[in-house]
Amino acid sequence: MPTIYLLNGPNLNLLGKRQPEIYGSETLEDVERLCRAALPEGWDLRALQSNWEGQLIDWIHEARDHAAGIVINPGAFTHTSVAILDALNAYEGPVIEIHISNVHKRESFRHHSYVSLRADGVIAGLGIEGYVAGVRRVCSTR
Ligand code: DHK
Repeated sequence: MPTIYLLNGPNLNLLGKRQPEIYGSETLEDVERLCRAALPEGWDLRALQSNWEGQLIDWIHEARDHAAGIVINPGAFTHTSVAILDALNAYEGPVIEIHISNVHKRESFRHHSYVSLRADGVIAGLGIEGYVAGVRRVCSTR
């Protein structure tokens, strides 16, 4: 069964509680529920969150053999992590990068993304709808 890896990075476990004026009031459970509802028949989702860079890298490695695509919000690692970029470069399927907020409207340090050097699509500023769009895109590109 084709499986999408939905990966969320640091602080996204607090979605719905932290800075709701920026990230909204919906939770990561809401994100997973909406993404599952968007899956075509016969697809599966593996939804994972970690505050640890190495854990995210291990899951990206796991995705090499198990994922039909990766939808990833790397949180602040977007702007700092060459290691996550390298891991994604070792993955061959579609990669969609998600940001809940419009990072380009925010501090300048959020304007650069290492992950965008690999991502096939980048979605920013659509709130949690961006994850659903990312999942739909992976399904339609297979
Ligand atoms: C989430 C974060 O935690 C920030 O570090 C990024 C991103 C933006 C988001 O909009 O989802 O800069």
